[in-house]
Amino acid sequence: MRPNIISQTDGTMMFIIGCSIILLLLVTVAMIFFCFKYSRKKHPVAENIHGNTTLEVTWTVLPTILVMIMFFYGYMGYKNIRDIPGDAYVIKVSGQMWKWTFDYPETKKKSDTLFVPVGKNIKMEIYANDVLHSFYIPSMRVKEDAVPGKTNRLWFNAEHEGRYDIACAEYCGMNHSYMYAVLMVVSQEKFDKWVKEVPAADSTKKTTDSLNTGGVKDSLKTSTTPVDTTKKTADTNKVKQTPDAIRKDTLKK
Ligand SMILES: [Cu+2]
Repeated sequence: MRPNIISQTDGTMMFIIGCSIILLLLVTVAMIFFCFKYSRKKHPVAENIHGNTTLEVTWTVLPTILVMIMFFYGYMGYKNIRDIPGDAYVIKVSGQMWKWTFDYPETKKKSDTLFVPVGKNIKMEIYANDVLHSFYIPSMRVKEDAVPGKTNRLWFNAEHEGRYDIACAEYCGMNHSYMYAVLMVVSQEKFDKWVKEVPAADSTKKTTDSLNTGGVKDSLKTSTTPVDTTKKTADTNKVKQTPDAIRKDTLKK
């Protein structure tokens, strides 16, 4: 079984941070030690030091091995992220100023919230309807640009049920910083129920309207439709701070 992107990315990160901390300590300790050992009081006259082959070979070979190990971990992680499992469940995501729309090709369902079953490989096909965006799920350690006219892909496997943030990580205009969506990781049973919940034709129409016109006004209209159940599960504070609410405020001004 292939490693999960989350643990693999975190492992590589911890390895690099660990090496950095050890090196920082070594350099700092050596620096302080030399400050005392070669202080002016003890060594009033400076001495020139000539080559030391053993030392030079050591400080060339050891760091080279170290960075090659870092590269190896990084490359294995990159390969895993790029090599999308063939059995992954496909969900399409479209970025537009300033919201994400998720499209489930198997059931023709559309949603403002990304629902996925726990422990299943999910493949995202990423589109942009207007400008560059970047589809980013920090807790899944995946990020990929959404480019108009191009389909990008990523995959992830959520190991635990819960509610996670999805952000836009590419500056895409005035309300970029409010371009958040919600990832809900639920059990397979709940997911199967949810994905069939809203009549397909109904939900498709609402989102397609907003996709075709693309304007902020239309996306506001869409936001009031009960496309998903997230709003019920989100706490009150979060609901007050939804991008749509902020967008409305901005428009009034
Ligand atoms: Cu964006």
